[in-house]
Amino acid sequence: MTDCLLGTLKRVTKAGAPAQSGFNIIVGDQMDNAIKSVYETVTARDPDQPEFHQAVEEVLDSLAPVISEYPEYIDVVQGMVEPERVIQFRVPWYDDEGNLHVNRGFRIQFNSAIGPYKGGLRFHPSVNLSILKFLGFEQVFKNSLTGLPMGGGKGGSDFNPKGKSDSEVKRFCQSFMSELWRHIGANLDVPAGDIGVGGREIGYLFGMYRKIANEFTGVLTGKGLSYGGSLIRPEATGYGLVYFAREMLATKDKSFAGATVAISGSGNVAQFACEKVLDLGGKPVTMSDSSGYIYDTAGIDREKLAWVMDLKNNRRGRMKEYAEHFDGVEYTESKPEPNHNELWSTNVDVALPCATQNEINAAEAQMLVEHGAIAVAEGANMPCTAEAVEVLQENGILFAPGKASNAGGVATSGLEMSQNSLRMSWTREEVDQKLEGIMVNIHKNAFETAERYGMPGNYVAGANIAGFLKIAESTMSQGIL
Ligand code: NDP
Ligand code: 2IT
Repeated sequence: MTDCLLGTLKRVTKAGAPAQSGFNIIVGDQMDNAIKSVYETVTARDPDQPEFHQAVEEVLDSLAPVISEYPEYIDVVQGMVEPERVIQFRVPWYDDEGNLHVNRGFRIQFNSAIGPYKGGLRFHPSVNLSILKFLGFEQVFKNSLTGLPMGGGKGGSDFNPKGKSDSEVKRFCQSFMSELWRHIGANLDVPAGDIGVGGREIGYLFGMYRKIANEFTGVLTGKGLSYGGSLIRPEATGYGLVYFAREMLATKDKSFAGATVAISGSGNVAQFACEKVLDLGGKPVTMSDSSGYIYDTAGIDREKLAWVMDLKNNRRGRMKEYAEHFDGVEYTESKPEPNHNELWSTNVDVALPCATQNEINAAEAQMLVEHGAIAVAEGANMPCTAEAVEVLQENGILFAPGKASNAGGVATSGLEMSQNSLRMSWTREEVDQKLEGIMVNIHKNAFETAERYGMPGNYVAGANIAGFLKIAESTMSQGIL
């Protein structure tokens, strides 16, 4: 048990509910102990899963007032921290020189209380059960927040697509799907992309599924437009992030117009976050990859962004080349410490971390505070450590947790599923309008829920509680299974 979880319980017990919230907080020792015991069971069962512990702790930290209101929901919490099913399998494949490689494949089917399992596949050497369980757990709440009928799941492999030829990636994807196919289905579990899995990989995966299963269904999302994909799905996470951040800024009468913006990453989420920031009149000044970051004081304009998209999506190059290609750009290599660099020490109004988990620690959050940031919205999943979030919130910085602010990707995957079921496709404008509506709703829901539970402005608590309530109601109605 860490100080953070205990801290909130104490705060809730001490402060109680504000008079206007209309319910009584009855957190006592018994309730504290019940929540703590859930956390202790999780850490004792899987002591080697720190990222999963981090994600669980953050949610439990928010739930005390809900459990006080509905004590019976503690049973739901106890069940929710254990995935419904964990699948692990062998993925053998041959490289171009004829050497055999054996990777690990996974699918975590976390929770199907409100719909089929839904969530991305990540191909990255760091993938393990801890990372995928944290991502699957987050996905359950995120999908609930979208308002669409999707349960939560996540999967992937420790395969590293970097430096592999197209044929190697294809052989890997085919081998991966030759096992995964029996565990997924349009009404059962619908994977999509995540780090290292984009349009190319989804194409190879879908082709193999179609061949083995002998059916053409919407079993994956993020598909190409020619075979059942949705317009705006590639843009959706980045666009949705900026729609959410726009709503959050508006609560303080601020906007993206004229705002300087730090973005990390240069993949799918980062690219389209950058595009939408430009649409709203902001000035993005940084982007990164795992080797380092660029700082372009003149701003990353549309022409430069198109160059980055070509670099990353077609030529599969490194951000260092940006600094070599454009004048007046600083390039700084990453710190030896994984995931970290000095990117967060630039003078910006808004920070959008869009690379990976735990890329902003407490010291980096402090740098953002000192450099005048007014808002941080997570495009990646859990890019801020618990301590970083505390620093941001204590300093009055608007903070949006990924499960709310990056939900646009999966929401548009949900729209892709609907179009596949209807056997039709909506226009770009129709999908973008629905995406924007969903993001505005998620913001409103998280904002109002935080207020109702006596934590105004705390989007972490608001998102966790709002996401949880829907799952809890469904789980109770169906009998706890
Ligand atoms: P991509 O693979 O397209 O891009 C990932 C980017 O992050 C690359 O620039 C990559 O650099 C960088 N990166 C990855 N791992 C690390 C690391 N360990 N340290 C430093 N940089 C790293 O992935 P996405 O853009 O799709 O995903 C980015 C984040 O957004 C992830 O957290 C993902 O879970 C989350 N997300 C994605 C959604 C989607 O729809 N795609 C939806 C919601 C959230 P390099 O090339 O050097 O590895
Ligand atoms: O983290 C995420 O929400 C994703 N990678 C997208 C999942 C999806 O099913 O579209």
